[in-house]
Amino acid sequence: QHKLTEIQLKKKLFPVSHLERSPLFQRKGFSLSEALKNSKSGIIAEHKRRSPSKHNINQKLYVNEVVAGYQKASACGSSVLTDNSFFGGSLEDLQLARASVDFPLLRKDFIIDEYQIIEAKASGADVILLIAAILNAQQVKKFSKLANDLGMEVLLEVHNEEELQANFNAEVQLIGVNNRNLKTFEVSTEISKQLSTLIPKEIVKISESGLKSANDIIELREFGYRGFLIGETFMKTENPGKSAQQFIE
Ligand code: IGP
Repeated sequence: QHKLTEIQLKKKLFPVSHLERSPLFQRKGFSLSEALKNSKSGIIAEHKRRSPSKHNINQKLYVNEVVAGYQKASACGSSVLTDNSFFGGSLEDLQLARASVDFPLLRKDFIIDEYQIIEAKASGADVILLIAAILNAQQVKKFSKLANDLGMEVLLEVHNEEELQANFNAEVQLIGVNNRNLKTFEVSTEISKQLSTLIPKEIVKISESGLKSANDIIELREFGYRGFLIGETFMKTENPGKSAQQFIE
């Protein structure tokens, strides 16, 4: 069972000085917010093998094939799960993805420590996810500043009004409304619609999870959303890139 209270920092595998010397650490990142502003599709396509609510989404494809397919389909960027215990991902997945595409990559994980932000940069991420439900406002601020200092953007994930009001700060470039309640797994795009008016206009709004059809996107666009984070709908097919392509067309 997926319990947010059990999230712990995994081992700090390498000294920070080592991560800082990695070639990826020096690279200039891509801007996801700019990519979304300039995109017609707004699709951020995710690599996800399994999840707490679904044990086998797609375990057999290599991450490099999947994300290359997404780029070919003209997605704006990809999200790569690096959490191992709940999602079966790893930092190596992110590194392999980085070597295969040249568009924005999001490290999708439960970030609770600055060390993970340095790891993200050293593994080729352009954006980190900060989940309001597992952080306090001080952490969100400190983590956002570090990410920005390292040349990465921040996607702040919220699921209700309190999380949004408490954690919003100037160092957040993107706000994601998760249609899936992380505690109950219930999914509904109503939450994206409800919160849309409360998000400042200059921030790029992303609707996350449970999106299944072009119709979902058309509807959410009316509420000001520019980005759409989609995992399962693509990953459960044999050719996620092709599915993304059909979706975008
Ligand atoms: C993708 P879906 O329903 O299209 O596979 O959802 C993405 O939004 C979801 O994986 C996600 C997630 C998260 C995973 C959103 N926020 C936080 C782990 C942690």
